[in-house]
Amino acid sequence: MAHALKKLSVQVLKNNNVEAIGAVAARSSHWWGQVKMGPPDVILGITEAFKRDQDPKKVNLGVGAYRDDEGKPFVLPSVRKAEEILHSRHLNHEYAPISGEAAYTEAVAKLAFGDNSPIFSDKSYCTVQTLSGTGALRLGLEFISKYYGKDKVVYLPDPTWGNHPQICNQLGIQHKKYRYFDPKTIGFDLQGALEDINKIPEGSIIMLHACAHNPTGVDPKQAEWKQLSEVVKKRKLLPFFDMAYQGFATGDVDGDSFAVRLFVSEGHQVMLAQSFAKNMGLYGERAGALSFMCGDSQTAANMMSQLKIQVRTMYSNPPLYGARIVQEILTTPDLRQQWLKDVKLMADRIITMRSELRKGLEGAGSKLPWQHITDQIGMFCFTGLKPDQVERLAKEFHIYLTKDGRISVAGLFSKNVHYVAEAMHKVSS
Ligand code: PGU
Repeated sequence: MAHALKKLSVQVLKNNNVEAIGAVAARSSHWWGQVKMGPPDVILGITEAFKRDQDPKKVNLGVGAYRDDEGKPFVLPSVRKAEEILHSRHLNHEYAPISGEAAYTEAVAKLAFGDNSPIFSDKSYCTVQTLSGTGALRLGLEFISKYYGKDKVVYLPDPTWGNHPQICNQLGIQHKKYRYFDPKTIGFDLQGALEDINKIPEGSIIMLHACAHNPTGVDPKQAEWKQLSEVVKKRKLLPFFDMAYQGFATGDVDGDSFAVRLFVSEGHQVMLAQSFAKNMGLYGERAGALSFMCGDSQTAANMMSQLKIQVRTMYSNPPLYGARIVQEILTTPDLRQQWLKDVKLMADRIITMRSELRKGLEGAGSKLPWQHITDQIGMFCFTGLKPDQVERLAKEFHIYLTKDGRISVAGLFSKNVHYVAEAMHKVSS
């Protein structure tokens, strides 16, 4: 007994010593001293600043996350119902297949490309589940860099979602811009886009927002998409669509996939990143997908095998919970009907907030033109506010938005929209 006690105390002493030595070593930063402090994220960093603000009037118009008319996070009724059904099944928690459940990937591809697309009979496409939209973009761009090295350039709309260039930077992929937004008309710069795309070297990649462009809220019209498709084809570019807002532009999920379906029907070998963060409110569940038009079924099978190797070495296989909800909703007719209503409800509330904000600004006596607030579509409004005005909104009014003047209209609700309108008028007059 005494011997055992002695042995134990020697052990404790040894452990303490080990810890003490460890602490000294950690302070010397031998391995990581060269790591510099990085900047906070331009969008998610705003949520951090908002959370630190203690003022009861504070408003978060930074992140694109839908809120109900009480300003609360919204769990869609269709999602609640799907959760109940899944819960009642007492499912297990085994690993998902590397590329996600086949029923999930088929359902999400059909949602994007349309049930009747010939790609489903000739199997000339492949789809893998990804960690939401960001994971799809990352996997897709990595696939490009794996097969084409670093010499391919990705052309991004100017402006675009800040994570597009960041993902390219992380992968060492070059990126350039093509004109998209015209600050003079506060609309889509069709001529500028066509001119720039016409000069893109053949064989490059072009990133396109499928609908509800972030951050401008400005989309090409259907006839303009046709012109874009022609020039993209002429330059032999690879179109990579980012569809993070299907349903948010018009409230109609089929209408919002017009551009994607047009490009597929015109023979483009489209790549597509899909996200269910916004249109199902599954932000934290990370349900998304990456699809490729592969040309034929053999190429599709080859590509799928390589994508699986890529996934396997990154995160092995995707999370189940969000994907199960998406699959349940898309494949159960009455749940799907409910979901389409839910999407419409969110899109309509955003439209109402757009007109309330505009009315509020005009009612406050602003002489500036604000029509673009109601002209733009989707979750965001590109207000035209300058960085110093954005800073004043945060400092003086506790209203947070991105430095480029983008507001997430979904963060407005009946009780704060007039306060925001007054504040916007004060900083812009
Ligand atoms: N693509 C675009 C154009 C987006 O706006 C977003 C989200 C994504 C992809 C990716 O969304 P996932 O959540 O990975 O599916 N943008 C929002 C959310 C915050 C952020 O930056 O991630 C935004 O506020 O811009």
